Amino acid sequence: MSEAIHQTSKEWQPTACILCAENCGLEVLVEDGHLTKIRGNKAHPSSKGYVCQKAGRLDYYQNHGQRLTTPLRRTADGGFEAIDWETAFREIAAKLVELRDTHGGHCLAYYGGGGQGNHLSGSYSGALREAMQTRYYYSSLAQEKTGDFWLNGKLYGRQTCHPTSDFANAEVALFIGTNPWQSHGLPQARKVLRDIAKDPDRKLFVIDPRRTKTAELADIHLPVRPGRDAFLLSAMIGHIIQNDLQDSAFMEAHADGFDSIREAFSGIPVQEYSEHAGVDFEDMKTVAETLAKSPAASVRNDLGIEQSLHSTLNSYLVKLLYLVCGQFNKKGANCLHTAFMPLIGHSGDLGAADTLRTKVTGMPEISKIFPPNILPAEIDTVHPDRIRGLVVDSSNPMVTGADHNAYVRAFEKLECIVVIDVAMTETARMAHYVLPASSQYEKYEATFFNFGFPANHFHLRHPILPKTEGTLSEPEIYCRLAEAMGATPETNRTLAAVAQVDMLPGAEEMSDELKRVAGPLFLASQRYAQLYAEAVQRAGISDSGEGLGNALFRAIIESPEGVEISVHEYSDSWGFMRHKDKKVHLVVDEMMVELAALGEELGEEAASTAEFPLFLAAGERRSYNANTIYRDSAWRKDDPHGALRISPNDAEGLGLADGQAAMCESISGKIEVHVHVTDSAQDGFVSLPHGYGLSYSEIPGETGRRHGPLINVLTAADYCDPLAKTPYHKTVPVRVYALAGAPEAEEVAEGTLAAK
Ligand SMILES: Nc1nc2c(c(=O)[nH]1)N[C@H]1C(S)=C(S)[C@@H](COP(=O)(O)OP(=O)(O)OC[C@H]3O[C@@H](n4cnc5c(=O)[nH]c(N)nc54)[C@H](O)[C@@H]3O)O[C@H]1N2
Ligand SMILES: Nc1nc2c(c(=O)[nH]1)N[C@H]1C(S)=C(S)[C@@H](COP(=O)(O)OP(=O)(O)OC[C@H]3O[C@@H](n4cnc5c(=O)[nH]c(N)nc54)[C@H](O)[C@@H]3O)O[C@H]1N2
Ligand code: SF4
Ligand SMILES: [Mo]
Repeated sequence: MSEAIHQTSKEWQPTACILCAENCGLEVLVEDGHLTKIRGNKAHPSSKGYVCQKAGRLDYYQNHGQRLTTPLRRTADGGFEAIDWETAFREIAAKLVELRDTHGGHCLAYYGGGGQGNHLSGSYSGALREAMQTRYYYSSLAQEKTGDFWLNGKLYGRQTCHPTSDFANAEVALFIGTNPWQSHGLPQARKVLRDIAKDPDRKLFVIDPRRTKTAELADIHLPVRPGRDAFLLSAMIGHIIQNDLQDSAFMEAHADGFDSIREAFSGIPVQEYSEHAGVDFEDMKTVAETLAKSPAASVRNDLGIEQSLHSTLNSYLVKLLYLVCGQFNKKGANCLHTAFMPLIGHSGDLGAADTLRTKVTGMPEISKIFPPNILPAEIDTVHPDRIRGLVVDSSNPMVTGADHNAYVRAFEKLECIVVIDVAMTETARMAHYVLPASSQYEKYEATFFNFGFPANHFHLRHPILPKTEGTLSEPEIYCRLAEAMGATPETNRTLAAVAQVDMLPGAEEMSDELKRVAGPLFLASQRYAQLYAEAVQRAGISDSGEGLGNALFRAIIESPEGVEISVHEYSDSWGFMRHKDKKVHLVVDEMMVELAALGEELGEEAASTAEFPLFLAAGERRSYNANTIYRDSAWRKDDPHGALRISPNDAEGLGLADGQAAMCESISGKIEVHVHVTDSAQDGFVSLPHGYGLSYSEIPGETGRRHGPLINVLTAADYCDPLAKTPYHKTVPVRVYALAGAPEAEEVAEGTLAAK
């Protein structure tokens, strides 16, 4: 396992794309430190050679003017000066220890834990979080999926029970509030969608207010009115139950509480709800009935219902929908799966005495993480237990958190912010210390987004380029920072795991760099092999007993293209249920209350008002956005402005023409946008892309110009799900007006960052 990593190599190097949760396997040629040729890797266990158009541009991630190459310290005049690593570790450690010892560990918080391609840092940050004595872990996942995780805990027994979908084998595929043609969310998404669309025996259904590319492929597109999915989904379940179309044998064998569900849904005014949701009644019935009668149907939802009105209730209704149809834990349906490195934990009941809560807003943890929506309020207050120090890793909340200006105000109040990133980001510009990480092509990395079932895989990527001078990998950064705070292997569990590396099988052949990341992988291999021995053996990993864990570990570290780690039987997924009776517990009290209250909204106009008459989906996935991972906007081949999509009727009514500049204004702020008139947009519903609004300059140290809309100027922290605090980004009430003749613009809210 020698490590000859060169700036230039004539060999194709196996690695992965880091732009979305699929992490498709790649092969790359490197020349002079550039990723010059990129293609899909057929040897990758899940992507099998598939890539989308975004991966080919990855050199824009590896090489650009804003890569960080030295630790930085804020200066009195608001600029930055370079410092060496020793100084950085010493000063940061002293500051964190001082805050911890003066106010208690709860005045410190951690934000991040990995973007779309880097999760090893999440494990190693444990060393620092333990030294900080904080359990306040803020994560982007808690602005999308925690409502869903909480429901998994109720229905399946633990918040770590996670169902995946089996579209490759599904006869019916239903996508709700997601556009996998662009966002993926399943392996080889476009291929799978095309396969289903062109097979007359299979059906593709889409629920989305916009006629997306996925919706265009669909047999039936239900163009729901934004924010009204709870009505549509209730109507679908109501129609199924009122016509006795549920899978009664499944209910009898695998579920608890169906009588209460029947009672709750037998009174739903199906036609009225369906019409309120804005969809054709006959189409709604066809979709519901097809789902109920199909031998194999999979359902997938994403941000369109999670970041929309009734977020957690929507997720509950989606689960009930496939459960009453018996589309669970069988071939072609939604199935629980295994996790090699679990992404989240399990937290107790929201109201339980031993559930950790935040000190200022009292938010209980869900799945051991906290929502970005409450963070500014936890900082920007005179409360004695407020957050005073923050470490941010591989996240850019200044751009991606709800209410940008609240974030600016809050971060300005922090006594210590440390940002660990590969690039000078908007968040890094707010920091007291910025620590430069080696890129994901310069170090060992992995993601924990392995949701495959029945086959699952893991991909430990090897470095394909030498480290950029001045950078370190996160495992090293976290261990050294924890040590500088006085932690030792005797007092710190992560440091203890790292110290044991000499006991790893084959340790003598490993480089120091590999040894550093191997500890957690070794422990995970042992655990996984013990839990799922037969499935691991079925994946071709041969040994038994303790040897199987060692063999799995060796397979992982010796497969730089990724490796299949388990092949299960479909029936095994019942074994992943965590309720003692192995049944789905259908009734979730909090949701039954919200469901019962839904009818009160009937007849109400949408939450948008005369003042803000349109609903904005703030954060659409398009061909050329990828969260905030690419900083240089030159990577984009189209949509340079990140245009506002608006229907022809709305545009005409507002006197807006295609290509025109306009103002988009919400209760929180306003931003300038470019109008794109398209009949794919529903009347009353406009959208802006996610991941724009980054400032970029070719010249290191300069901020440069902002490209495209900084959408989170328009969003608000308290416009969110009451339970999980997931923001309603897809249904932001706004008004849009032509710039010429516009009301006199006051201070344009997005000016704040430029002043930095
Ligand atoms: N190209 C690209 N792909 C990505 C990303 C990226 O930045 N760029 N980001 C990745 C990440 S982090 C995530 S979480 C996923 C998200 O993936 P998705 O959730 O699929 O992406 P979005 O485009 O945000 O939202 C999906 C759809 O929700 C619809 N929608 C809006 N409002 C409503 C509503 O009220 N009801 C319903 N039913 N639908 C509604 C929108 O019209 C949109 O088509 O994408 C991942 N993939
Ligand atoms: N209005 C609105 N807001 C949204 C959304 C929306 O749809 N609408 N979507 C939300 C969703 S679903 C998500 S997931 C979030 C995403 O938002 P964030 O969690 O902020 O994540 P990214 O934008 O992916 O930022 C990744 C950061 O990691 C850095 N990075 C890349 N590689 C490395 C590495 O190897 N090491 C380190 N240390 N850093 C690295 C990148 O430079 C970048 O700064 O945005 C959310 N915000
Ligand atoms: S962005 Fe495209 S190529 Fe990259 S991981 Fe996602 S689907 Fe694969
Ligand atoms: Mo996300």
